[in-house]
Amino acid sequence: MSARMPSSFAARRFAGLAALAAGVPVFGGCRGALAPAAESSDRIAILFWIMAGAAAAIWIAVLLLAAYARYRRRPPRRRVAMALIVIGGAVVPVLGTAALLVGSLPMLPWLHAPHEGLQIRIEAERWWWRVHYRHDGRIIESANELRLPAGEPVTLLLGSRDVIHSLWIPELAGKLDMIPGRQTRLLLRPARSGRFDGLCAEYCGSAHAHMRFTTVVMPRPRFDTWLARQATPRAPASSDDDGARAFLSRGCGGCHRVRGSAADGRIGPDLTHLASRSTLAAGTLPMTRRDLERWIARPQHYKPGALMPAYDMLEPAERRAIAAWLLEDA
Ligand code: HEC
Ligand SMILES: [Cu+2]
Repeated sequence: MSARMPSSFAARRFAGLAALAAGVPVFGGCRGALAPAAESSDRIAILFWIMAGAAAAIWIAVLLLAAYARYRRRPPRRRVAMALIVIGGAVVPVLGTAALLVGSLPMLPWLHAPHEGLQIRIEAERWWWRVHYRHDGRIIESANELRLPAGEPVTLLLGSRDVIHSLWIPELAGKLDMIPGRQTRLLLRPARSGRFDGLCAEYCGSAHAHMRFTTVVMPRPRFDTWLARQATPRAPASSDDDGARAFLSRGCGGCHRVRGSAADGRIGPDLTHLASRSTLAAGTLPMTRRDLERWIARPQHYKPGALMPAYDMLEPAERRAIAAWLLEDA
């Protein structure tokens, strides 16, 4: 009994590893990419299925050939063997890959043609996303959430302020690098409304895994209403608002901007209408008052490496007042 244990254990482990190897790419990373919700990701998904189909056909053919070689009694004649090698080893791969190349090339012009329509600029920073919309000739800044109108072509102008990042919204488009000093363009046309997860797909340092964002695709009229609201400054705080006062006196305003207040920092995310976003710190915490208080006290505890100083020396009541003030304006 005990002598057999290791082999069955090894077999089980092997089965587990094999299941992992087969399952992870299909059900993990690609789940979003294979449920496309935009024209560009549609094409990528189709290409994936064609490639996967071709690979499966080749795999089965090779297995059949291997089985045939194993069980046939006499060795094949030289000329037959030679023909097999030339056809199977050269002609079929060359024709197959050429066909796949010819089939995929027509997708490139669509992905790279200039689109008119909405342009949104996204700057990646360690480890969050600065988002710029245009509204009435002005730039409206937001962060960590992207909103798009459904059914319209959009150009995302991508850049980075520090290291190379990569923007990936699996359900909407392929990934694209964000390179310091350069602008890359990602074209997409979301087909339907919904929420789609996005993430940084290029290792960029300690908080890379916490560099996520949400894309909200909504009907055009609702998008317009949302953008017009984002463009407004927040209502001025009355002079006796503890939260507003603490936000300024504790130096938050040196890094953060809240339009409509004296806070005009540009180092961290713009916090105007913070409550309209669904998460805090690029997908790290949900947007609730409790979580905001926790974030202010110990950012590195929730997001190791985050480039915001901890404010655990403040009285809890002061953090609560700041959080309440930030969230009262959606
Ligand atoms: C030295 C600059 C700096 C100071 C000072 C600072 N922050 Fe930050 N803050 C940042 C940076 C950088 C981030 C982005 C962190 C990340 O997500 O990786 C951030 C993120 C945030 C977020 C999350 C924003 C979002 O879009 O999800 C909130 C809220 C916030 N800070 C509030 C505050 C408050 C309140 C104070 C004062 C008590 C403060 N910050 C002081 C730099 C600063
Ligand atoms: Cu990154």
